[in-house]
Amino acid sequence: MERDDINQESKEEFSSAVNKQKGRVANKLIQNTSFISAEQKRSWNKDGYILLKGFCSEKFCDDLNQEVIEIIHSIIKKEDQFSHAYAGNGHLAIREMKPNNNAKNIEDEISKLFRIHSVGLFKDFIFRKDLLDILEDLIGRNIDCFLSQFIFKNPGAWGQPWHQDSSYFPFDREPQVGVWIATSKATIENGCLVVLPESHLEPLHEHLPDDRKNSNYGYTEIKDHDFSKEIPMLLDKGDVLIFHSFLMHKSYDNQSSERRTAMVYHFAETGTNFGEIDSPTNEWVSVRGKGLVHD
Ligand SMILES: O=C(O)CCC(=O)C(=O)O
Repeated sequence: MERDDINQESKEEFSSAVNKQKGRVANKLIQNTSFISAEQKRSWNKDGYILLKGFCSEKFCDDLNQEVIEIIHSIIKKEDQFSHAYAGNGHLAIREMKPNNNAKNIEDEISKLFRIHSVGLFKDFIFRKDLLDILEDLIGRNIDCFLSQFIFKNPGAWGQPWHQDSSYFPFDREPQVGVWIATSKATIENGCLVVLPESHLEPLHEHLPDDRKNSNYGYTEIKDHDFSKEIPMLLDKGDVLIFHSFLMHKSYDNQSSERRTAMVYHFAETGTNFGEIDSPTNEWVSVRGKGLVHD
């Protein structure tokens, strides 16, 4: 498939599927908590996120950054034909639509690697007790991890436009919870995440196709909202942002010469119904509670 084959028409088809769920609401505030602090509860209910400074060590982040490159090299070989997506060993790698003229290795051209929460350090993280305690207060006692993606955000890559993650999750309940680990420092220049506090109390908005030339397939954009109160999340390596799946967020373009990296997971209540056809990027793994064989 050539770059231009993923055209406006297929982007519009994707965003029309997303918009079937427009208007859904998830403004359920959490009440009874056992593990999180009063300040974390306030931040979740009022702003839609909780920031955990230094939750992961720098060494852990370096090891994740290394492990992800090993996975990429194991599924994409030099002799492979050009493709926008590569699947192997249960993982799915997506190439940036925007060409990187300075690319030396395949990882310099990859935007995301999906489905990695069943292996190695990526798996270890989702069973961390201190993480699951927080998630239990937000989701309940029975928790699945259903989505994982490592985001490369190489120099020159576009940021992802304003969106609500729930637009990608046509499920029977909400919210889902995103866990975004800064595996490199995240700055304004290198494309940090940007959030709109309190927007998790909004219904699901219309998501239109991202119109920028060479924007990545699957990028959609909310245009019918005031984003003037946006807050850039300037994070150090190892900081973790936990956020509500209705929270509006985006990321800036990477205008620096360094790669900005992040590991992102999504968690949901065990038993969440995803309808007849699940997304090929999803893989439901029980991490706490009744779904676990070895709890
Ligand atoms: O890390 C980024 O650049 C964007 C991530 C994002 O928007 C998401 O995880 O939903």
